[in-house]
Amino acid sequence: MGQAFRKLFDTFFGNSEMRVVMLGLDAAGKTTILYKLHIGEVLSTVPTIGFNVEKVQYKNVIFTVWDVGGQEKLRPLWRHYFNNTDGLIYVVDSLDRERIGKAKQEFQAIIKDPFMLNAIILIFANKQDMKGAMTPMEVCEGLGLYELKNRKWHIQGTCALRGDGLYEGLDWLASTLKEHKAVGYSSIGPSSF
Ligand SMILES: Nc1nc2c(ncn2[C@@H]2O[C@H](COP(=O)(O)OP(=O)(O)O)[C@@H](O)[C@H]2O)c(=O)[nH]1
Ligand SMILES: [Mg+2]
Repeated sequence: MGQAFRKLFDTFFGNSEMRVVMLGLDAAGKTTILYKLHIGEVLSTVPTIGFNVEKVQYKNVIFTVWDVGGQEKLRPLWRHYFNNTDGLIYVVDSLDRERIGKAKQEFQAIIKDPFMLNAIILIFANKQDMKGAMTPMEVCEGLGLYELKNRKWHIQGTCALRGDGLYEGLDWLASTLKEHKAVGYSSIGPSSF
C-alpha cells in the first residue's frame, strides 16, 4: 500500500511543498493512518508547548498530526502548525456517538481559524468495520458539514486498520489540491479575513 501512496504523491504533488494537518479527537485512528501510509519514518515529538505532535514527510509533502479536544488553552499554539496548511484531514471515530458533539465543536473551531481558511477539508469517517458505526452521512450531519459555505470538503468512510478508503480519500485531496494551486486560490486567506 505504501508504494501506491508514494505513486499518488509523486503524480500530484510534484515538487511544490504541501502541508497537510491531520486532526481529530484522541483514539479516532490518526496514528494508525499515519503508519498505514508507509510513506516515511514517523517522528513523534513533544515540543515545549506541551502537546504531542507526530510528523512524517514524503519528499515535499509534510503531514503533521495531533489530538484535539479538552485543551482549549493550547489552541492558540496550534497556529504555529496551521500556518500555510493546504489540506486538513479530520478523523472521526464513527463508533463514538457519545463524542460526536465534541468532535463537531472542535472541528468547527478549527476550520474557522483564519489560518485554516485556505485549507481544503477531507473527513475520514473511520472504523467503518465496526458494527453500529455511524455511516459517513451520519458523521457529515454530526459535524455540521452541510452548513459549510465556500469550502471544499469531502467525506470518506475508512477502516484504518485495513487501510480501506485511505487511498480514495487522499486521491481526492491530492487532485483537489493540485486544482487549487493551479488557479491560485491563495488570494483568499487570512489577509482578507
Ligand atoms: N476497529 C477499528 N479500530 C481502529 C481503526 N482505526 C484505529 N483503530 C483503533 O483505535 C485505537 C486508537 O487508534 P489511534 O490510531 O491510536 O488513534 P489516535 O489517538 O487518533 O492516534 C487503536 O486501538 C486502533 O487500533 C479502524 O478503522 N477500525
Ligand atoms: Mg495518536
